[in-house]
Amino acid sequence: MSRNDEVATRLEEFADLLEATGVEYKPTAYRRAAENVREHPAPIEELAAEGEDAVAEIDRVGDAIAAKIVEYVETGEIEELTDLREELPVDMAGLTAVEGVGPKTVGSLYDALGVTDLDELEAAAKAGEIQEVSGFGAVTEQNILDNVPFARESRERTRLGDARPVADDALASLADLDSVRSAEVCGSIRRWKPTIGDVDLLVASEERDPIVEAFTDWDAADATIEAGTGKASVRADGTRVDLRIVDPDEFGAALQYFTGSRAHNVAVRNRAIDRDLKLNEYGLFDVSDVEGEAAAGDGDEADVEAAEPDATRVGDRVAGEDEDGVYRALDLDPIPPELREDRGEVEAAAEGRLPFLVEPGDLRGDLHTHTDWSDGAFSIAEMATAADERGYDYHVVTDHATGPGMVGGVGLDESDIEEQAAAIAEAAEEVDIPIFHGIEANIDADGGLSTDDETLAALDLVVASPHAALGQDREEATERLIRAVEHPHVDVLGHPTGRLINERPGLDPDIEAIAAAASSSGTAIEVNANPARLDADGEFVRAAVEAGAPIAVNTDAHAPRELDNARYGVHTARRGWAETSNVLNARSLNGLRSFVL
Ligand code: DGT
Ligand code: CA
Ligand code: CA
Ligand code: ZN
Repeated sequence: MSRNDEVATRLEEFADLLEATGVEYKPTAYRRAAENVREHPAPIEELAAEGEDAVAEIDRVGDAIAAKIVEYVETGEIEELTDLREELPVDMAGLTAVEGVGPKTVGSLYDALGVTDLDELEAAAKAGEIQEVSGFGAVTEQNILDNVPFARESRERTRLGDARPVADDALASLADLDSVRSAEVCGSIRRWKPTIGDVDLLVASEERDPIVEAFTDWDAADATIEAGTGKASVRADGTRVDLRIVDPDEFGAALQYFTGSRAHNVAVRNRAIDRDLKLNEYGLFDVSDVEGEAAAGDGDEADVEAAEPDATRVGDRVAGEDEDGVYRALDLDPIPPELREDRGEVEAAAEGRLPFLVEPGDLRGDLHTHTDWSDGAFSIAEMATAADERGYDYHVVTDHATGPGMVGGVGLDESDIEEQAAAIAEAAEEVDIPIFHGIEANIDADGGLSTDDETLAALDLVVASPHAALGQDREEATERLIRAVEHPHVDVLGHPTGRLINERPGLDPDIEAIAAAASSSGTAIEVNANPARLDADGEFVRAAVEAGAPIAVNTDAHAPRELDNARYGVHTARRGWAETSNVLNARSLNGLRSFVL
């Protein structure tokens, strides 16, 4: 976490606590300031060192907030915040994870009932105490009760977008050590799962203790959970990070083993057994001449773990130094980590029909981005320039149209859209890549769009997304999304379920039915690369790929740096077996033109 992120998080916590105590307006000011501190290119500690005036130069940061920022950077705390925490000793993040519960609700329920955490919230709801509190009713109470389990579950797993930067940072600091030969992330992060339980890192080295020591001293490590010989665990940014150190000649086997998934490993290990081979975290061994239990290798984990390490290095080593070699020695093409979920990848690898997965470098442009015409913070030219700087061949602006789910006059109506066309043409003169004029239209609860057909017809590209009525049942959701997909002007179905990972589950439509409709109407299904969304997910992508519907990997960027989230979308598409040829925005400029026309 950069210092800017850290300061922003404190300001947001302050805003939540202020709001919970009934303060008006100020919380909004603190949240806006937090956002700008987070986005600010200069390190906040350097500005703070120059003084309050330098900090107050940041957009939306006034003198009072600047003083608090300097106080925090200098002393490590904000006195007023510390006082508020004492006044309101609640698990704010846990409680507000419940859909429909905001800081104000937290404040009211603490005052009335002394609720401080999820367990107490659930107990109070079950006992019917919440509906007795003024301002609350039976419906609210029932909603809380319904939403607590999802909130609880979501507290246990970290979003990929939060964990991956931590893993990358740890990896970089380990790779810097002299004695480290190779270093890789493994586990669910390497498979790019949308949420992860913990971060797993693997290092190849002849040394042990100095690496463990460097790891527990790593800047971002807040606490050491355990430190042993050849392994250690720390807590960083709220997430557990596990490190294992192995000998270089065993690195490939260990990488294969610790990448998982468990189900994939079982399938691969069974294939080894069929060939009189034994696969474990130390290597792949030929055990055809070995008698007895050590050779059994029946995939029984308890046995493998209970055995002495040396007893597991039995027979002749066939592979283990590099991971591809392990797969090849089993007559398999090397299987990309994103596919390792035991969903047919082992059979495909055996038969030489693994997909040619899309890669981050394949993207030629982003088809879903925002500007300051709606809720983005940057101009059309700034966003398009940022796209150009990332090597893209084209850029598509899709600001929000008005409609359900758009609050506070954020969306563009028909006349705004017409006006924006002229602004796009103007910006296009300043930028070296073509800018297309699109829109993110709202899919209403019935599947209709809230922008008129004539306006949609005049645009280069239409992304249609659901933003409201996300609690619909499966049948309603399916009909709704199919209708949107079949709309003659819709090119891309944006973030199809509307889920926010760890915040709200979103729609749960029949993905096969939507994929089939998208395929026959020639509409792309978006993988929204915002790490809070990753929507469509891998399973949905796979249904689309199998149905022959195109995929669009879009960032939905509201600021230039959010264009860099594209990698999360690409790896999510890979989890859905998407090939480069399946991806609409991997097509050339002409390819895109002929698709949208
Ligand atoms: P997570 O952390 O819950 O998101 O999921 P993973 O897949 O990262 O699981 P984790 O951290 O428990 O272990 C990392 C990998 O190591 C896992 O995918 C497979 C492998 N592994 C760990 N323990 C075992 C085990 O007891 N048996 C087998 N077969 N594999 C294991
Ligand atoms: Ca893990
Ligand atoms: Ca682990
Ligand atoms: Zn949207």
